[in-house]
Amino acid sequence: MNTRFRAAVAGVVGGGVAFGLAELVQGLYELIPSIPIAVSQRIIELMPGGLATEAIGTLGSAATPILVSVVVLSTLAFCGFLGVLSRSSTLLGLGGVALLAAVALLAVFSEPFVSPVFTVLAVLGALGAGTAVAGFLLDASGLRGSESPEPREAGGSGQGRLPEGVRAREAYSSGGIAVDRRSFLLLSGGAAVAGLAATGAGRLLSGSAGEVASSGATGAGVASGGGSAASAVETLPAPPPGASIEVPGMPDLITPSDDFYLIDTAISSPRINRDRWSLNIGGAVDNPIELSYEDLLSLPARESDITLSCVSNEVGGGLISHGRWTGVLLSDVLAEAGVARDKLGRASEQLIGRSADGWEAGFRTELALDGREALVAFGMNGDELPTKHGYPVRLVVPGLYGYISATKWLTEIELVDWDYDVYWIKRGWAKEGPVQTQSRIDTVSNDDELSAGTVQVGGVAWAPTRGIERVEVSTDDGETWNDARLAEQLDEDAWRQYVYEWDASPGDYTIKARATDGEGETQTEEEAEPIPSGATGYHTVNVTVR
Ligand SMILES: Nc1nc2c(c(=O)[nH]1)N[C@H]1C(S)=C(S)[C@@H](COP(=O)(O)O)O[C@H]1N2
Ligand SMILES: [Mo]
Repeated sequence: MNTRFRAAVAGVVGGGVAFGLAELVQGLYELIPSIPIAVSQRIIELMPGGLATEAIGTLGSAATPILVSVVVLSTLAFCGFLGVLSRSSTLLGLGGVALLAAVALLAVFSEPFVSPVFTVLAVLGALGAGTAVAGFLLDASGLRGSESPEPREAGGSGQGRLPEGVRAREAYSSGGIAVDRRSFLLLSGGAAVAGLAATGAGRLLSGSAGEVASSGATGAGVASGGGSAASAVETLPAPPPGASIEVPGMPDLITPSDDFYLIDTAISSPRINRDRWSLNIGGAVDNPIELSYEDLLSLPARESDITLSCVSNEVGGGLISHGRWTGVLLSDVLAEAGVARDKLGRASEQLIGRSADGWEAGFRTELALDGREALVAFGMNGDELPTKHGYPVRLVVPGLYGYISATKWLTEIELVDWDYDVYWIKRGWAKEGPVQTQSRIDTVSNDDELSAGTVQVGGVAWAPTRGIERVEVSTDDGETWNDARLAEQLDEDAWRQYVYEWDASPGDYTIKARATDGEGETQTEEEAEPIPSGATGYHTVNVTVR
């Protein structure tokens, strides 16, 4: 092992110890953010919009762990470099550590719910400990920088920390490799294992803290009210059997919460204690107010069927799900702040929803007051909101894509003018985001080999707020169209299932579907990318019948 390699190992191990300690304390206390997650978060925020959604949309849940890993590994590599650097200059090495501290502090202070004092202590303490470990390993190898203001004395205070097996004389002789290879490996291996163990413990702790944050509900679920001040919730009856078509491959009419698509820029969902949560309503309103969770629950609540979809959903894609949301009408919440439709003006044209993690979305305030069932939601599918879907409170607005409307972890509503541009708008997505009428083929897929006879071609179609009036299926690439059988419409805001019974004979086929909304408008055939206004075109599937 040459000296440069040892120095790099010392740096990497020091970095690992720092990471481990930082992760451990963030797991112990919810108001100290995770450094690698905060740094990754800032990277996502600085990415151009298309790239960020693409990454989140296509790699799905894999994208964020990959990013966090890249952040951790490149930081460790940098620490290795600092180790090598400190052979010639301790000062430069320490300068590098100061740089790391600055980046870490900048990143964590943009996180929601930060305790400043504890966070600074955690960051500096972890980096200090990591630096000490690296310094110790460098010393033990006699590799300390020559510029070091006070060269360590042989047999100094560090001696007591050496394990039995390490001979102090050897360890602190100056110049060249002193500790034998085995001892060095033992020392650094031990420190690395400690760092890893601390990281694991921290991850485990923060995971379980997340559970605690979202398990406050009474076992009876939200429908019975999560708090004592709750008024009764108008619940929905079970969906009629006619609203579902039983064909293999058909998605559930109501998407189970665990399967509900997930899109956000949060690497780890904000952990919010609902007793500490409040909703501020301000900006161009007559009566700015702050509502507690109890206040919200004291307003009349309802259950509502709303299909939610993401603007980055490709034609035929899976970024759409249907939920049964429990919440208070957004218009009722706005009324508490003195907002009414006839009082809207230029200054209050746009409604901004802001989240605990600083994300924001905005849409025309009018659309919250035009009679649609826009909800300040605190429940999903009969239970409270899952952490990743916005616990404790989020917005759900029928007919609008999520990126302009569906703020999760909602903490603030502000009425502003139309010129104000939020997160995704600055990144090139359309300012108005009504959901495009669309249909998807679910029961057969590309390259399927089917046997001749009856083939059930089915799926879902949606045009939230307008409803679906007709779905047609073509098996000859759009030359001729056949009416599909429609399931009962659960709600105008919900997707609707359809099936076409196709009498298939052997051959190659190109199948397409198209939907017509409740206003008689058929979805456009024109193919468009998701950016800026949502994908359009007919979902097309190629199959072979044998
Ligand atoms: N705080 C916050 N809310 C957010 C987002 C986000 O990144 N942060 N993403 C939005 C987008 S783009 C969509 S499509 C929906 C998705 O909601 P879901 O993850 O519950 O399906 O949430 C919206 N709400
Ligand atoms: Mo989205």
